[in-house]
Amino acid sequence: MSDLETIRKEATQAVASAQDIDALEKVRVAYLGKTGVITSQMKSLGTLPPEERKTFGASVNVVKDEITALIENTKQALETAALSARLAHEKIDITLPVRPEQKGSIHPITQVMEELTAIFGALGFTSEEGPDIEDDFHNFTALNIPANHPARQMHDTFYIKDEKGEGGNGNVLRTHTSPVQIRVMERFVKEKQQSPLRFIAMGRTYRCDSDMTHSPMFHQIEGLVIEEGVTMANLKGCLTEFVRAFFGRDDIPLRFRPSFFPFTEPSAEVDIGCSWENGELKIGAGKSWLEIGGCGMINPNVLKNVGLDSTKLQGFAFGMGIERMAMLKYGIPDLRPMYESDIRWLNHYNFGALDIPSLVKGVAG
Ligand code: 2NL
Repeated sequence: MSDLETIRKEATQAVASAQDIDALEKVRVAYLGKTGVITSQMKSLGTLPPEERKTFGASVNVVKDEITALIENTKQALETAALSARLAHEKIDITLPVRPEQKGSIHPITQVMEELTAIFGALGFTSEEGPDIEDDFHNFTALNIPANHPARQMHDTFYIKDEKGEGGNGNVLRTHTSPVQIRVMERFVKEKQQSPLRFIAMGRTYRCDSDMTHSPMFHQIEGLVIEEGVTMANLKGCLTEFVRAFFGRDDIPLRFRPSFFPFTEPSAEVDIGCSWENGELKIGAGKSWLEIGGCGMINPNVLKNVGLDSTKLQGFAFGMGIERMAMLKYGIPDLRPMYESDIRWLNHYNFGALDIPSLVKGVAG
């Protein structure tokens, strides 16, 4: 048997015994690589006498082409086999049921805040925000609540400690949203803006108080208007319009009860008419009253504290608890589940992301 025939047989056997792509590649290198068996046969051509060169060269080429083709075919077969093995091993059962999906919904507090934004927006109010951590001036002093004033104790303030856990620099978690309004009035003065100033401030507020009906974190909305010639009558009209749009009915009477806040003078508490039918609360003209918030004409001291001329400008302000408004409107009996993140409670109210408040229709131009 010629050398070439031996090489051909051996190569064929080597290819046949290659179990995977790596082994096959080793065979390829051994025969067809730079120093491979076939390659050295080609190189030896130069040492042959010219008359033998042509026939031997042709024979080497035949064997080379045969082995090349054999390796290529085997390679494809091995790849196909490897892929089939993988597919068989990695197959997934698409008939398995999917994991149960938990669908969230809009929180009633968020829903009510969107409604408040829409209604007061229609009444000409913009919406402002401010920091949750406030300094003593913006949370108290500017609001006509000086140091040692009893109103400070009434606020059950959370004081922020310094890094050493000591006294701190007097910063507090805001006890109401009024400091936002102080900041907006300061900006109004600094930027020499023209009245009217008409906006709401909504957000989280904090008081060190926790029981069945109080959470240490809760939400407030406050509104403030500074406009030449506004009076208590405008305040009453504004809140009446708001209440009727919010609850979606126009037979709701409002009652303004004289009260006291350091930042307003005169001050009033706001009640809305209601009745109790078989133990169920119904908003609207009836025998009873429900308090929903407080209001008043801005105390001239507050205007002075932010640098406004209290002899020329006046305005009104009001405040309400957002949780309370949500509970009254949507019949939520208990405050506490509001903060428990229980998706079953959330889905019970089932507010969709696109539940655009429709009550705005009721608001006059
Ligand atoms: C309530 C009562 C009220 C205000 C908030 C206010 C803010 C500034 C100046 C004057 Cl900057 N007043 N806000 C006025 C009266 C009542 O809230 O019962 N809130 C839940």
